[in-house]
Amino acid sequence: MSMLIDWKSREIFSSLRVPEDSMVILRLDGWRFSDLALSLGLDKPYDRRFAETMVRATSKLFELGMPINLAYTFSDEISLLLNPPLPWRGRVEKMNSVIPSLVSSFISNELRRNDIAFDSRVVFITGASDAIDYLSWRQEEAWRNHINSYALYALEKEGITGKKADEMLRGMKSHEKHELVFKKLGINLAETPAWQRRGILIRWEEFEKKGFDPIEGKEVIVKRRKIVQDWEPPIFSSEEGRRYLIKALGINEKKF
Ligand SMILES: Nc1nc2c(ncn2[C@@H]2O[C@H](COP(=O)(O)OP(=O)(O)O)[C@@H](O)[C@H]2O)c(=O)[nH]1
Ligand SMILES: [Mg+2]
Repeated sequence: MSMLIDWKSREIFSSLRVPEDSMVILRLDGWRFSDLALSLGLDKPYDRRFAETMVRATSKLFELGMPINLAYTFSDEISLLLNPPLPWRGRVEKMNSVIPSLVSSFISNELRRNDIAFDSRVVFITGASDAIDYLSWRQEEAWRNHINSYALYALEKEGITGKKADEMLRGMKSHEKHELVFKKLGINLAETPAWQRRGILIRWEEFEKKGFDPIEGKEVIVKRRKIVQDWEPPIFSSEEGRRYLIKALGINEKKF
């Protein structure tokens, strides 16, 4: 009998929480998705149907009632902006396990694979301005990823792969990668589909709907919200991008 220890007290991380009245970002990243992309034979460097799967998995979290204000995805990562009051009263272990499990489960089902996993981390933010800054940072990463993915693909067409290709890329400046892609693939990296360059944003949108008030016995306009996918978001660090994000964030403004 091993009842000498109070085992509950050994769950030493269970009390780790973010104050539940704060906003928080959760970033999920696919586990070994380079291998997965290969074995699934995903289109290179970008697979539209895979991106759609990522977007559907993200939308599912909104539909399940997670308090998500907006989400941003590119490649195999998803950032979720969670609103207060945080689920599980902000418990880090819960947020970092249940949410990536839901995404994994959904994608696993869609791709008919049983080896899908996502890691998850909490990013602490102090308000809407941090959220905009964070999203700009991820969008810059999406842009770098876009240049590198196309450049790798161009090298692969030349028969250069693996470590050798990585090494060559590391030694190249951004404009050299652009030139390589243009020369080898005939693609201008400023003219690829916007979602590949800027990522995809999933958010709420308010709309007005005619309803009927049975007590007053008349038609009324009611506000509803729906989930929308933005495959052509603006550049978040631009003035237009800032305005766009502030508006998207504002739908749940009362909660900040
Ligand atoms: N072919 C293809 N691969 C993709 C696509 N989206 C993501 N990937 C792969 O997923 C990887 C994600 O990067 P990272 O998280 O660093 O790699 P991981 O550690 O293997 O998950 C990329 O390097 C690509 O290999 C896509 O649309 N098409
Ligand atoms: Mg990954």
